[in-house]
Amino acid sequence: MRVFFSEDHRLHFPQAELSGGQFVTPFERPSRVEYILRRLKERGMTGITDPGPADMGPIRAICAPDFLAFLETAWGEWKAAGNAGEIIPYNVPVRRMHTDRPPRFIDGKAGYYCLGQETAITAGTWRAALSSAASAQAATRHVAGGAGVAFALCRPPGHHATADMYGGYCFLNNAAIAAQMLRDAGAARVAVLDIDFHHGNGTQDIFYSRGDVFYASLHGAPEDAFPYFLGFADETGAGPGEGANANYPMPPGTGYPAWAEALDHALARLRGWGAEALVISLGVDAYKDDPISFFRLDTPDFADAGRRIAGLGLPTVFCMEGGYAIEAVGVNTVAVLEGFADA
Ligand code: SP5
Ligand code: ZN
Repeated sequence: MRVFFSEDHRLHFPQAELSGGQFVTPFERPSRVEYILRRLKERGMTGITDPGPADMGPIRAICAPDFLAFLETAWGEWKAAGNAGEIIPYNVPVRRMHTDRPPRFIDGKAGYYCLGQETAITAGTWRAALSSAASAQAATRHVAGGAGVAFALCRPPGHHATADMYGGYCFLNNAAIAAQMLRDAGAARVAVLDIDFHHGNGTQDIFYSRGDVFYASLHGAPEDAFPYFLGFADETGAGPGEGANANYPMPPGTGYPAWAEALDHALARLRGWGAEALVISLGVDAYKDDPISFFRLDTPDFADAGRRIAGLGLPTVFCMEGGYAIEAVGVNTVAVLEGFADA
Protein backbone atom coordinates (compact mmCIF):
# COMPACT_ATOMS: atom_id res chain seq x y z
CA MET A 1 0.00 0.00 0.00
CA ARG A 2 1.42 3.36 -1.03
CA VAL A 3 1.67 6.01 1.68
CA PHE A 4 1.59 9.75 0.90
CA PHE A 5 3.16 12.02 3.48
CA SER A 6 4.70 15.48 3.73
CA GLU A 7 7.30 16.60 6.27
CA ASP A 8 5.64 20.00 6.19
CA HIS A 9 3.37 18.83 9.02
CA ARG A 10 6.17 20.02 11.35
CA LEU A 11 5.35 23.61 10.41
CA HIS A 12 2.21 23.26 12.53
CA PHE A 13 3.21 22.81 16.16
CA PRO A 14 1.30 25.12 18.49
CA GLN A 15 2.67 25.46 22.01
CA ALA A 16 -0.77 25.82 23.52
CA GLU A 17 -4.08 23.98 23.69
CA LEU A 18 -6.82 25.23 25.99
CA SER A 19 -7.70 22.12 28.00
CA GLY A 20 -9.17 21.85 31.46
CA GLY A 21 -8.84 25.59 31.95
CA GLN A 22 -5.11 25.52 31.32
CA PHE A 23 -2.79 25.79 28.37
CA VAL A 24 -1.22 22.38 27.77
CA THR A 25 0.98 20.92 25.04
CA PRO A 26 -1.49 20.05 22.26
CA PHE A 27 -2.67 16.44 22.11
CA GLU A 28 -2.45 16.72 18.32
CA ARG A 29 1.35 16.99 18.08
CA PRO A 30 4.05 16.21 15.49
CA SER A 31 5.34 13.13 17.32
CA ARG A 32 2.11 11.31 16.49
CA VAL A 33 3.38 11.05 12.95
CA GLU A 34 6.79 9.75 14.04
CA TYR A 35 5.12 6.76 15.70
CA ILE A 36 3.07 6.06 12.58
CA LEU A 37 6.11 6.29 10.29
CA ARG A 38 8.13 4.03 12.60
CA ARG A 39 5.40 1.39 12.60
CA LEU A 40 4.95 1.58 8.82
CA LYS A 41 8.68 0.92 8.41
CA GLU A 42 8.66 -1.91 10.97
CA ARG A 43 5.94 -3.58 8.94
CA GLY A 44 7.73 -3.13 5.63
CA MET A 45 5.40 -0.44 4.28
CA THR A 46 8.23 1.63 2.90
CA GLY A 47 6.68 3.12 -0.23
CA ILE A 48 6.34 6.55 1.37
CA THR A 49 5.90 9.32 -1.20
CA ASP A 50 5.97 13.10 -0.87
CA PRO A 51 2.78 14.46 -2.43
CA GLY A 52 4.32 17.60 -3.94
CA PRO A 53 2.41 20.89 -3.86
CA ALA A 54 -1.31 21.04 -3.18
CA ASP A 55 -3.70 21.50 -6.11
CA MET A 56 -5.85 24.51 -5.20
CA GLY A 57 -8.66 23.46 -7.55
CA PRO A 58 -10.13 20.67 -5.40
CA ILE A 59 -9.53 22.74 -2.24
CA ARG A 60 -11.50 25.64 -3.72
CA ALA A 61 -14.20 23.17 -4.74
CA ILE A 62 -14.80 22.41 -1.04
CA CYS A 63 -13.82 25.55 0.89
CA ALA A 64 -15.25 29.09 0.93
CA PRO A 65 -12.95 31.69 -0.68
CA ASP A 66 -13.05 34.04 2.32
CA PHE A 67 -12.16 31.17 4.66
CA LEU A 68 -9.13 30.22 2.54
CA ALA A 69 -8.05 33.87 2.49
CA PHE A 70 -8.39 33.98 6.28
CA LEU A 71 -6.22 30.89 6.79
CA GLU A 72 -3.58 32.28 4.44
CA THR A 73 -3.36 35.76 5.96
CA ALA A 74 -4.37 35.23 9.61
CA TRP A 75 -0.89 34.91 11.07
CA GLY A 76 0.44 38.04 9.38
CA GLU A 77 -2.56 40.09 10.50
CA TRP A 78 -2.37 38.69 14.03
CA LYS A 79 1.29 39.66 14.36
CA ALA A 80 0.72 43.05 12.72
CA ALA A 81 -1.94 43.75 15.34
CA GLY A 82 0.73 43.35 18.01
CA ASN A 83 -0.35 39.97 19.38
CA ALA A 84 2.50 38.13 21.09
CA GLY A 85 1.10 34.60 21.25
CA GLU A 86 -0.59 32.10 18.97
CA ILE A 87 -3.99 32.76 17.40
CA ILE A 88 -6.63 31.72 19.94
CA PRO A 89 -9.87 33.68 19.59
CA TYR A 90 -11.73 34.76 22.67
CA ASN A 91 -15.13 35.60 21.16
CA VAL A 92 -17.21 33.57 18.71
CA PRO A 93 -20.61 34.21 17.07
CA VAL A 94 -23.32 32.29 18.90
CA ARG A 95 -27.10 32.30 19.38
CA ARG A 96 -28.85 35.49 18.21
CA MET A 97 -25.64 37.08 16.87
CA HIS A 98 -24.63 37.58 13.24
CA THR A 99 -22.96 34.52 11.76
CA ASP A 100 -22.73 35.96 8.25
CA ARG A 101 -20.75 39.20 8.69
CA PRO A 102 -17.01 38.54 8.92
CA PRO A 103 -15.33 41.29 10.95
CA ARG A 104 -12.43 43.30 9.54
CA PHE A 105 -10.19 43.12 12.61
CA ILE A 106 -8.20 39.91 13.00
CA ASP A 107 -9.28 39.22 16.61
CA GLY A 108 -12.90 39.16 15.50
CA LYS A 109 -12.15 37.37 12.26
CA ALA A 110 -10.38 34.54 14.09
CA GLY A 111 -13.47 33.98 16.23
CA TYR A 112 -15.74 34.21 13.22
CA TYR A 113 -13.98 31.31 11.49
CA CYS A 114 -13.44 29.20 14.64
CA LEU A 115 -15.55 26.26 15.86
CA GLY A 116 -13.15 24.93 18.50
CA GLN A 117 -11.03 27.15 20.67
CA GLU A 118 -8.67 24.33 21.63
CA THR A 119 -7.08 24.79 18.22
CA ALA A 120 -4.33 27.42 17.88
CA ILE A 121 -3.09 28.82 14.58
CA THR A 122 0.65 29.49 14.22
CA ALA A 123 3.06 30.84 11.61
CA GLY A 124 3.27 27.53 9.72
CA THR A 125 -0.29 26.31 10.06
CA TRP A 126 -1.47 27.28 6.57
CA ARG A 127 1.47 25.61 4.81
CA ALA A 128 1.11 22.48 6.94
CA ALA A 129 -2.63 22.30 6.25
CA LEU A 130 -2.03 22.70 2.52
CA SER A 131 0.55 19.91 2.49
CA SER A 132 -1.76 17.69 4.53
CA ALA A 133 -4.46 18.21 1.89
CA ALA A 134 -1.83 17.53 -0.77
CA SER A 135 -1.23 14.09 0.73
CA ALA A 136 -4.96 13.35 0.53
CA GLN A 137 -4.96 14.54 -3.06
CA ALA A 138 -1.97 12.44 -4.11
CA ALA A 139 -3.47 9.35 -2.45
CA THR A 140 -6.76 10.01 -4.22
CA ARG A 141 -5.09 10.39 -7.63
CA HIS A 142 -3.28 7.09 -6.96
CA VAL A 143 -6.56 5.32 -6.21
CA ALA A 144 -8.42 7.01 -9.07
CA GLY A 145 -5.62 5.76 -11.31
CA GLY A 146 -6.46 2.18 -10.40
CA ALA A 147 -4.32 1.43 -7.34
CA GLY A 148 -7.23 0.11 -5.27
CA VAL A 149 -6.05 1.62 -2.00
CA ALA A 150 -3.72 4.31 -0.63
CA PHE A 151 -2.97 5.85 2.75
CA ALA A 152 -2.74 9.63 3.14
CA LEU A 153 -0.79 10.25 6.33
CA CYS A 154 -2.40 13.64 6.84
CA ARG A 155 -1.39 16.00 9.63
CA PRO A 156 -3.04 18.25 10.66
CA PRO A 157 -6.27 16.22 10.45
CA GLY A 158 -9.36 17.46 8.64
CA HIS A 159 -12.79 16.04 9.52
CA HIS A 160 -13.90 18.80 11.91
CA ALA A 161 -13.17 21.57 9.39
CA THR A 162 -16.22 22.79 7.49
CA ALA A 163 -16.18 24.76 4.25
CA ASP A 164 -15.69 27.91 6.32
CA MET A 165 -14.57 27.02 9.86
CA TYR A 166 -11.51 25.50 11.55
CA GLY A 167 -11.28 23.74 14.92
CA GLY A 168 -10.95 20.33 16.55
CA TYR A 169 -7.30 20.43 15.37
CA CYS A 170 -8.51 20.68 11.74
CA PHE A 171 -8.16 23.40 9.06
CA LEU A 172 -8.84 21.88 5.63
CA ASN A 173 -11.16 18.89 5.32
CA ASN A 174 -8.86 16.37 3.66
CA ALA A 175 -11.46 13.59 3.47
CA ALA A 176 -14.01 15.89 1.84
CA ILE A 177 -11.43 17.04 -0.69
CA ALA A 178 -10.61 13.39 -1.45
CA ALA A 179 -14.29 12.49 -1.83
CA GLN A 180 -14.88 15.37 -4.23
CA MET A 181 -11.85 14.34 -6.27
CA LEU A 182 -13.18 10.77 -6.54
CA ARG A 183 -16.47 12.21 -7.79
CA ASP A 184 -14.61 14.33 -10.34
CA ALA A 185 -12.62 11.26 -11.42
CA GLY A 186 -15.84 9.51 -12.38
CA ALA A 187 -17.26 7.72 -9.33
CA ALA A 188 -20.99 8.53 -9.38
CA ARG A 189 -21.47 7.74 -5.67
CA VAL A 190 -18.75 8.21 -3.08
CA ALA A 191 -18.95 7.18 0.57
CA VAL A 192 -17.04 8.71 3.47
CA LEU A 193 -16.85 6.38 6.46
CA ASP A 194 -15.51 8.10 9.57
CA ILE A 195 -14.17 5.81 12.28
CA ASP A 196 -12.42 8.53 14.29
CA PHE A 197 -13.78 8.66 17.85
CA HIS A 198 -15.17 12.14 17.21
CA HIS A 199 -18.04 12.98 14.91
CA GLY A 200 -16.77 14.51 11.67
CA ASN A 201 -19.04 17.52 11.82
CA GLY A 202 -17.17 19.22 8.99
CA THR A 203 -17.52 16.36 6.53
CA GLN A 204 -21.17 15.85 7.42
CA ASP A 205 -21.88 19.57 6.98
CA ILE A 206 -20.11 19.77 3.62
CA PHE A 207 -22.12 16.93 2.10
CA TYR A 208 -25.36 17.17 4.10
CA SER A 209 -27.53 18.36 1.20
CA ARG A 210 -25.85 16.28 -1.48
CA GLY A 211 -27.12 12.97 -2.77
CA ASP A 212 -23.84 11.94 -4.40
CA VAL A 213 -21.68 11.63 -1.26
CA PHE A 214 -22.80 9.50 1.70
CA TYR A 215 -21.35 10.35 5.10
CA ALA A 216 -21.40 7.68 7.83
CA SER A 217 -19.79 8.08 11.25
CA LEU A 218 -19.19 6.02 14.40
CA HIS A 219 -18.47 8.32 17.34
CA GLY A 220 -18.86 9.31 20.96
CA ALA A 221 -22.41 10.57 21.53
CA PRO A 222 -22.60 14.37 21.27
CA GLU A 223 -24.22 14.58 24.71
CA ASP A 224 -20.85 13.47 26.07
CA ALA A 225 -18.20 14.19 23.46
CA PHE A 226 -16.70 16.86 21.21
CA PRO A 227 -17.94 18.39 18.90
CA TYR A 228 -21.08 18.30 21.14
CA PHE A 229 -23.41 20.18 18.78
CA LEU A 230 -23.65 17.77 15.83
CA GLY A 231 -23.57 14.02 15.28
CA PHE A 232 -26.99 12.91 16.52
CA ALA A 233 -28.68 9.81 15.09
CA ASP A 234 -31.60 11.82 13.70
CA GLU A 235 -29.34 13.75 11.30
CA THR A 236 -30.12 11.88 8.09
CA GLY A 237 -29.37 14.45 5.37
CA ALA A 238 -31.40 17.22 3.74
CA GLY A 239 -33.00 17.80 0.35
CA PRO A 240 -31.25 15.67 -2.30
CA GLY A 241 -29.01 14.41 0.51
CA GLU A 242 -31.89 12.99 2.57
CA GLY A 243 -30.94 9.41 3.43
CA ALA A 244 -27.25 9.91 2.60
CA ASN A 245 -26.08 10.64 6.15
CA ALA A 246 -25.84 8.06 8.94
CA ASN A 247 -24.63 8.72 12.48
CA TYR A 248 -23.85 6.05 15.05
CA PRO A 249 -23.39 7.89 18.35
CA MET A 250 -22.31 5.60 21.19
CA PRO A 251 -21.99 6.11 24.97
CA PRO A 252 -18.96 6.17 27.28
CA GLY A 253 -17.40 2.74 27.73
CA THR A 254 -18.47 1.37 24.34
CA GLY A 255 -16.39 -1.70 23.49
CA TYR A 256 -15.67 -3.51 20.26
CA PRO A 257 -18.79 -5.75 20.06
CA ALA A 258 -21.18 -2.77 19.98
CA TRP A 259 -18.80 -0.70 17.87
CA ALA A 260 -18.35 -3.51 15.31
CA GLU A 261 -22.11 -3.96 15.12
CA ALA A 262 -22.44 -0.28 14.23
CA LEU A 263 -19.62 -0.65 11.72
CA ASP A 264 -21.35 -3.58 10.01
CA HIS A 265 -24.59 -1.60 9.91
CA ALA A 266 -22.84 1.39 8.34
CA LEU A 267 -21.06 -0.82 5.81
CA ALA A 268 -24.37 -2.44 4.83
CA ARG A 269 -25.90 1.02 4.36
CA LEU A 270 -23.04 2.08 2.08
CA ARG A 271 -23.23 -1.13 0.09
CA GLY A 272 -27.01 -0.86 -0.30
CA TRP A 273 -26.70 2.77 -1.35
CA GLY A 274 -24.38 1.80 -4.17
CA ALA A 275 -21.09 3.43 -3.22
CA GLU A 276 -18.49 3.14 -5.97
CA ALA A 277 -15.52 4.55 -4.05
CA LEU A 278 -14.68 4.99 -0.38
CA VAL A 279 -12.85 7.49 1.80
CA ILE A 280 -12.04 6.41 5.34
CA SER A 281 -11.54 9.09 7.96
CA LEU A 282 -9.02 7.01 9.89
CA GLY A 283 -8.78 8.14 13.48
CA VAL A 284 -7.59 5.66 16.08
CA ASP A 285 -8.80 7.60 19.11
CA ALA A 286 -11.47 4.93 19.75
CA TYR A 287 -8.54 3.11 21.44
CA LYS A 288 -9.05 2.15 25.08
CA ASP A 289 -6.14 4.27 26.35
CA ASP A 290 -6.80 7.41 24.33
CA PRO A 291 -6.41 10.38 26.70
CA ILE A 292 -9.36 12.43 25.39
CA SER A 293 -11.84 9.72 24.31
CA PHE A 294 -14.03 7.06 25.92
CA PHE A 295 -14.35 3.96 23.74
CA ARG A 296 -12.54 0.71 24.54
CA LEU A 297 -11.17 -0.66 21.29
CA ASP A 298 -7.92 -2.64 21.48
CA THR A 299 -5.26 -3.10 18.81
CA PRO A 300 -6.60 -6.39 17.33
CA ASP A 301 -10.00 -4.68 17.01
CA PHE A 302 -8.50 -2.12 14.65
CA ALA A 303 -7.17 -4.91 12.41
CA ASP A 304 -10.59 -6.54 12.43
CA ALA A 305 -12.21 -3.23 11.49
CA GLY A 306 -9.81 -2.97 8.54
CA ARG A 307 -10.84 -6.45 7.39
CA ARG A 308 -14.53 -5.60 7.60
CA ILE A 309 -14.04 -2.37 5.63
CA ALA A 310 -12.19 -4.31 2.92
CA GLY A 311 -15.31 -6.47 2.57
CA LEU A 312 -16.94 -3.64 0.64
CA GLY A 313 -14.45 -4.30 -2.14
CA LEU A 314 -14.24 -0.63 -3.08
CA PRO A 315 -11.36 1.61 -4.19
CA THR A 316 -10.38 3.17 -0.87
CA VAL A 317 -8.50 6.27 0.26
CA PHE A 318 -7.50 6.28 3.92
CA CYS A 319 -7.03 9.77 5.38
CA MET A 320 -5.39 10.08 8.81
CA GLU A 321 -7.44 11.90 11.42
CA GLY A 322 -7.06 11.65 15.23
CA GLY A 323 -5.47 9.33 17.80
CA TYR A 324 -3.66 10.67 20.86
CA ALA A 325 -2.40 7.67 22.85
CA ILE A 326 0.95 8.55 21.36
CA GLU A 327 2.87 5.25 21.64
CA ALA A 328 -0.11 3.23 20.35
CA VAL A 329 -1.09 5.49 17.46
CA GLY A 330 1.31 3.85 15.01
CA VAL A 331 0.45 0.27 15.93
CA ASN A 332 -3.30 0.93 15.77
CA THR A 333 -3.20 2.88 12.52
CA VAL A 334 -1.11 0.26 10.75
CA ALA A 335 -3.35 -2.48 12.19
CA VAL A 336 -6.32 -1.01 10.27
CA LEU A 337 -4.27 -0.77 7.07
CA GLU A 338 -2.91 -4.32 7.40
CA GLY A 339 -6.33 -5.72 8.25
CA PHE A 340 -7.63 -4.10 5.08
CA ALA A 341 -4.73 -5.26 2.92
CA ASP A 342 -4.79 -8.85 4.23
CA ALA A 343 -8.50 -9.29 3.60
C1 SP5 B 1 -9.24 15.13 14.78
C2 SP5 B 1 -9.64 14.98 16.21
O1 SP5 B 1 -9.61 13.87 16.74
N1 SP5 B 1 -9.98 16.09 16.87
C3 SP5 B 1 -10.37 16.05 18.25
C4 SP5 B 1 -10.67 17.40 18.83
C5 SP5 B 1 -10.95 17.31 20.29
N2 SP5 B 1 -11.16 18.57 20.88
C6 SP5 B 1 -11.46 18.61 22.29
C7 SP5 B 1 -10.29 18.17 23.10
C8 SP5 B 1 -10.56 18.28 24.57
C9 SP5 B 1 -9.28 17.99 25.31
N3 SP5 B 1 -9.33 18.52 26.66
C10 SP5 B 1 -9.85 17.62 27.65
C11 SP5 B 1 -9.86 18.28 28.98
C12 SP5 B 1 -10.29 17.30 30.04
N4 SP5 B 1 -10.74 17.99 31.20
ZN1 ZN C 1 -10.91 12.35 16.92
